[in-house]
Amino acid sequence: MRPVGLFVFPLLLLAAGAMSCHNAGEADPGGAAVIFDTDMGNDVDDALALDMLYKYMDEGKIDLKAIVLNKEGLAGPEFLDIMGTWYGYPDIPVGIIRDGAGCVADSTAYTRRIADMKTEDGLPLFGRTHSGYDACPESVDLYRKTLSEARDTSVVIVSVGFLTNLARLLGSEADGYSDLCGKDLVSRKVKAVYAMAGSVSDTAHHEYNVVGDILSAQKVFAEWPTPIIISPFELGMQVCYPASSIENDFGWTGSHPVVEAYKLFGQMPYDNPCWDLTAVLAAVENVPEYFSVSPSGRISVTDAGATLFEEGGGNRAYLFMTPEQAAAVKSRLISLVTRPVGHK
Ligand SMILES: [Ca+2]
Repeated sequence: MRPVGLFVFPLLLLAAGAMSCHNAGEADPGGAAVIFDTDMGNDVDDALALDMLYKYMDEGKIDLKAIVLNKEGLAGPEFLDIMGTWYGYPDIPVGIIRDGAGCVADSTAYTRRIADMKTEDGLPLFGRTHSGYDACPESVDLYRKTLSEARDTSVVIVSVGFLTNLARLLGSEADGYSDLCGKDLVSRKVKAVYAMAGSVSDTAHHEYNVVGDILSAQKVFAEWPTPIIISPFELGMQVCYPASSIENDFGWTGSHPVVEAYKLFGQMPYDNPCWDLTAVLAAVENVPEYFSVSPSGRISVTDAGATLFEEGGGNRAYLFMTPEQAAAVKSRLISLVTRPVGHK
């Protein structure tokens, strides 16, 4: 990997790194607009990443406009309802995907099991606000609605799963929400995408979020008009969330959906890599203390699912970390995730 070099700080500003910075430091009222695109259910890092977004909401740093699923099934939206209800943000719109490539119909890793948890009295352990999850809008429709209502060049997308929704958005036609086709709507409204995707240092590693829908990944990296900054597989591997924190740092509350999900997802004690958490952290707090950013360039995806970075001629970049940065990131992630929720 290349050293940091002098390109880092211009890229941070031009590629919408620091979300507090637009128009020479003017802050977005209510926080910067974010859309979270997740395959919630097959790894617990999505749940931890969403916890972080709610904490940033508590701080007023972001305005989480929508959560869109890129994984099929109804356990996902039900789990998102449980999360939103628990954290005090029950009305953030949720989109679901139908006919998603590479998706399984449901998840038994933790989303369904959290939804099925009961109290000693046989009541649901976690509350819900909504029902009838199959009536949620299609993710692409929610993207188009949300983007059409946003200020120009204001929306940051955090993508931590398959790239199916983003590819469909690019290919979408004008509709009742906007006269713009998908690519033009993205070009006008989206500031940048932060994506947990790919592997840069090991091109023989075909990363899960890419191989789950290779055609969509190829389309997005080739055609997406605004910057994409990836948090590659190897970066998430550098920081693991400690089981000791899950076991010891949540005495401030009773049943906690993310803590319970973590305990269900793997055999405790285990330290889970922070793939999706680093993408969220970079989208909101992309500072040199935490991350280094490659020079800008192009990313292509092979038919087998390898991600190839080529410097120059594009607006793609990847994140990397020194051991010192990884230690700082780990400390920051633990402090955010363990921080009590405002209303608890
Ligand atoms: Ca994920």
